[in-house]
Amino acid sequence: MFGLKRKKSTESDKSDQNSPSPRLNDGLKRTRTGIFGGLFSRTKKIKLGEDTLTELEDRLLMADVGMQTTDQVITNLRGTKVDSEANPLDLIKEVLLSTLTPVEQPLSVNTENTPYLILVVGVNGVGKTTTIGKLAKRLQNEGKKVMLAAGDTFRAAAIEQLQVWGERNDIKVVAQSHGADSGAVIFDALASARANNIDVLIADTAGRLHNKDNLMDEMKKIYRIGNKFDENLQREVLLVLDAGTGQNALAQAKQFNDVIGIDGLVLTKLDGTAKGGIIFSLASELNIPVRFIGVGEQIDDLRVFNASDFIDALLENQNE
Ligand SMILES: Nc1nc2c(ncn2[C@@H]2O[C@H](COP(=O)(O)OP(=O)(O)OP(=O)(O)O)[C@@H](O)[C@H]2O)c(=O)[nH]1
Ligand SMILES: [Mg+2]
Repeated sequence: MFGLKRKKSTESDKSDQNSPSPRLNDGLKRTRTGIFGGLFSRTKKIKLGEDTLTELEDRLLMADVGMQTTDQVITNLRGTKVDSEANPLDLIKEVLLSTLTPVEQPLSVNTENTPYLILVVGVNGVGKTTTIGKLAKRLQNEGKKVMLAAGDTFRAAAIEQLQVWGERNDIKVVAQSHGADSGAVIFDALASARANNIDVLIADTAGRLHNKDNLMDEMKKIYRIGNKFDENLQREVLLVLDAGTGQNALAQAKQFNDVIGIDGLVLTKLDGTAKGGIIFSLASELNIPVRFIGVGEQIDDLRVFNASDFIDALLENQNE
């Protein structure tokens, strides 16, 4: 048997926010149906003919799983005689797990030299501000004192949007007026956080196109503000990507990583897309830790990324 042992869940997976996982199963429905719908059965033996393999290959590529992982899946299946000993879904899971396990590295907040700064960056509309709201709640539930910085001074109403999340979570939001210098807002917020013994400061930033040089230069400036405040500042640069943008998400991640260096990824809107396979492309091409995934708009819809849970949800109910 291909005894794939389930990876042990981490403590945070066991929290209420992460169990059980009907939200994850629901969230991955479109991607799951797109790749596997009607193709396999756990209960019936199937013959893995070339037709099935070609169909699966097409579907994996359509879901943005990427060449590397797709090739591995198909090769693994083709080389194996499928009988009662080997279920194709187990063979697929083996490959998918080997791709995603290396990027399963949960965010670890260092509270030795506070505040710990989480700088949230990404292109327009990917879900940065919403992710900040959800993340603030999660960190508070872990017992951390959290503050927010309204570093998106560009978009009208961005400050108010963050303030609403501040009220929901009952935490302070440091803000200046619309049009103020984003770096200055974040510097002030760092100072305020230190004075108030805050553990984690989460800074919002304006959405910016990864291929616009002036906007990326501004982001470098914002990044350097942290060093000006404290050269030993502990921080996480968190890039938010919209799973629905498929291959474009990969281009964004490459560009942001080249410009300021990305410590972790959040892949949002997995619930609204059939292109959730992009997580495999991101993992195999960039190898940047995936910290969280977003599977809905509600405050509890941000989940710590767990490779095994993700793949289980992707392969769920294939015998229906
Ligand atoms: N379905 C779904 N919607 C999401 C998710 N994450 C964010 N959204 C929605 O995406 C939209 C944009 O989210 P924002 O948080 O404003 O995105 P942003 O990156 O801050 O946008 P800008 O500040 O304009 O660059 C909102 O309607 C959110 O509710 C998710 O995981 N699933
Ligand atoms: Mg925003």
